[in-house]
Amino acid sequence: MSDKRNVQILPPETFANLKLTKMKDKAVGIPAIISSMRHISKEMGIWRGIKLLNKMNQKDGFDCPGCAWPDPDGKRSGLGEYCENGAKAIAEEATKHRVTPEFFAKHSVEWLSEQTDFFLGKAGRITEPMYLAKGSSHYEPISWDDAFAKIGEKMKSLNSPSEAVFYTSGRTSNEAAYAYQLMARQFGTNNLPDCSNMCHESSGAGLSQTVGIGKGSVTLEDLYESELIMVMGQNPGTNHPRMLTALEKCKKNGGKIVSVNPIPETGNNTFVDPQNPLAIMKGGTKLTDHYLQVKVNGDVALLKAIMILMLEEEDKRPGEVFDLEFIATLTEGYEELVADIRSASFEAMIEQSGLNEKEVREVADLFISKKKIIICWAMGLTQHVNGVDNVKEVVNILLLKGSIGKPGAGTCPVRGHSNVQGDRTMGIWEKPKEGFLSKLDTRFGIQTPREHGVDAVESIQASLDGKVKVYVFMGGNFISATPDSKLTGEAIQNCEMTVQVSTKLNRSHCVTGDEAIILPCLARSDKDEQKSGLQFVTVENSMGVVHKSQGRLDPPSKHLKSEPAIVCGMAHAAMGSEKVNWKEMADNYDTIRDHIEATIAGFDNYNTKVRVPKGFYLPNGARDRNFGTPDSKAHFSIVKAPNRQVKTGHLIMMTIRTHDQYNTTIYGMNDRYRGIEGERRVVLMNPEDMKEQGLTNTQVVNLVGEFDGEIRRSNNYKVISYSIAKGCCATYFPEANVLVPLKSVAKGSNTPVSKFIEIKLEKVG
Ligand SMILES: Nc1nc2c(c(=O)[nH]1)N[C@H]1C(S)=C(S)[C@@H](COP(=O)(O)OP(=O)(O)OC[C@H]3O[C@@H](n4cnc5c(=O)[nH]c(N)nc54)[C@H](O)[C@@H]3O)O[C@H]1N2
Ligand SMILES: Nc1nc2c(c(=O)[nH]1)N[C@H]1C(S)=C(S)[C@@H](COP(=O)(O)OP(=O)(O)OC[C@H]3O[C@@H](n4cnc5c(=O)[nH]c(N)nc54)[C@H](O)[C@@H]3O)O[C@H]1N2
Ligand code: SF4
Ligand SMILES: [Mo]
Repeated sequence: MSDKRNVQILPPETFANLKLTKMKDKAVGIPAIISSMRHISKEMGIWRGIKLLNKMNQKDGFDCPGCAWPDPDGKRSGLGEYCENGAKAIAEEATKHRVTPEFFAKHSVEWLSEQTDFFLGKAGRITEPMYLAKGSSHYEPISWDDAFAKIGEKMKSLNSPSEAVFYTSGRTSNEAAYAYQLMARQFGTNNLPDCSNMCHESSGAGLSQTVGIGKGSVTLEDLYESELIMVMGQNPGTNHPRMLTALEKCKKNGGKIVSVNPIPETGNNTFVDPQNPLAIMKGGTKLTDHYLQVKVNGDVALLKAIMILMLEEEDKRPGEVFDLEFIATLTEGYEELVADIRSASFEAMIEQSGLNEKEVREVADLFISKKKIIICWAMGLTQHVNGVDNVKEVVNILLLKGSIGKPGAGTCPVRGHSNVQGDRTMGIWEKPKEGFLSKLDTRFGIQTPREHGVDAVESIQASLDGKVKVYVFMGGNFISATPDSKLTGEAIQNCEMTVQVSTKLNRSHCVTGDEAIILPCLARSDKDEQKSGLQFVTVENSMGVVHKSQGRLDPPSKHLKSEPAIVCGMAHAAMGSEKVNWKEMADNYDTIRDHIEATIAGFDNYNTKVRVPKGFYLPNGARDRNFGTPDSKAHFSIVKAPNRQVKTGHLIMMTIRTHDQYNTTIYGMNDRYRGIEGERRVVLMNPEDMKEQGLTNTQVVNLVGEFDGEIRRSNNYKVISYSIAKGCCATYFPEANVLVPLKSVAKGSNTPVSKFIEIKLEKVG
């Protein structure tokens, strides 16, 4: 390691300036408008900001770069179709601040690595391609041609294509993603890890094995007309704010809402629609009817307890609780599931869930009486050792009710990054299907590899083992987003070359391979002009709607290229344009869409259909009860309640997002809804646990992780007394990622277990 740069892999462990206020009991409303405008005016100027926001999520505008929540199919609000976090995302992206060659000349990578993620992100948009030579301490400007040539030469020099890895973060457009996977596969590897590996991979695995499609089955309309929506392991008020509008519509139509979460998140509580003056005056709509403060990872136990009560009632009134006709004609494995439910102990399930019997019975009554049920979930279910099982148990309960593939009912994994679902549809996956690969081979006259590639966690291990020489990152912030930060840092530093296609600076530009290249790209809101004229891109939201997105702003620098143009540039340099006409694709994205149409199902007449303003729905078998499993049936699964215990005195820690960040991009230092301001190094604890451990509010502790006999540490956190299930605590991602063991992964999806980390606290001073 001696010739490596002396960069800091971890963010500084120093405190900022903690201020505690009360946890908020209402979400959105006027404070959200004020917060949005503060970010907009600080980053981009108020008028420029408002003008741009008026185009966001409109049919002729651009897609919000925030989350993957869908826009209404019908009329869009003239007052704006965005939320506080959409506004923050755009403020961050369309900022006036710039990271120029002069900035890089002034600051060494070592110095930059000592700064916080907040500082790095706030530095601004990167304006020119930059090159960090082997042994050098500073990035220097490089021309696009030279950058592409260096990457092409490096790729050609490898002993095997599998020495290259191509990561994707989920903001990448369909067109860029398609070109990118094609480049990797023409080159000869399926090494295409993505952020989804760390996110909803467990949903993809659980859903495809049971209902034959790795995506959710509901539409926005279904949420409006559902009788019962259960929100599990998700914090929509912060991470999918416009979901609150859909939940409110459901309530107004008479639906009930249950929230299952170790923390009573504000957004799950009361929603004040900022566009409705009456709602503001009245104080908003109470969304959650039943809040279940489940223990971390107590979800299967809860679902089993509910199913036990449902079965008891079904035994008394056959056919009135379960949808027996649906079960008989369209499912497999019902008898086995019933036997499994009968063998489970109600008391044990209640105990493991951390809940009391009365509250579970109340919720079970809803599952017994309602017929149109939706379950929504996110990282609280997927980022567990049994993440895939969590999803399968969700499917079990929905299948018992026939609540899949009918209006007002179904599965709703709420996706994260704004085009993460589209990227998968485009083939960003390390385990591609044979049918897709053979279509690529026929279309382009190439021979794509059949051997599976590495996912995110496997790629880190492969780099540690010296098997990866080149790592290309299509967006994202791999160093900060992945588990076991120190190991990941070592892994990346083991590479000969790292290439980042980025809009903004982050830790991954500081912790690099021997040589590093930054290729600065246009963002969603930027105008994209190519040889054939103004271009647009397309994206797919959480509910499978593909639509157009066209940026409006003059790009922050004339030296930027679009993501598709960058991919085509790299690919041409590495492989030439004989088989795949990369130049033509970069010049006119219609040609990329023609290739997509020819090789991926559901994209017939793509170029025509996507020009219709609201876009189009992709086929979804589960939605039509046409299950894509080998026997065309939906499958019940036998799932065990995990009952994972930690040592006495230890805590189960979950890593979560604040209200002021987008993954590793830190918008600000506040977590407004939770009443925590000015500080990110905090650990939220149950007051009883604090008492048992002799801790007082704001006391400083170090977090010591224990996994498989290995110890990991993260220093300097302030303890905060909080309403959280006993025995559990919470810290913020990404500061605490150093404590997530690389080997602690979900069975069947290999997703890092970011929500169940065994730790003990060590008092400081
Ligand atoms: N503003 C903003 N929006 C975002 C993001 C962002 O960072 N900022 N990130 C985007 C991305 S990529 C994603 S994937 C999504 C993430 O969206 P979420 O999944 O909502 O994000 P997390 O903060 O990880 O929150 C997980 C929630 O699950 C709860 N939880 C944790 N463990 C358990 C458990 O065992 N059981 C149950 N029932 N609950 C549990 C936590 O208390 C928390 O409320 O949001 C997307 N949208
Ligand atoms: N402990 C813990 N770890 C987690 C999670 C957790 O809950 N807990 N969540 C996981 C999840 S759900 C996810 S999705 C991953 C996220 O992992 P990533 O997707 O890798 O991380 P982000 O922070 O979203 O990436 C931010 C960077 O993307 C770049 N960027 C922004 N916009 C664009 C664009 O338009 N184009 C390009 N090319 N680049 C752009 C900017 O440089 C920015 O710094 O993290 C995972 N890690
Ligand atoms: S809900 Fe998500 S997609 Fe919609 S405006 Fe907010 S951040 Fe953007
Ligand atoms: Mo995510």
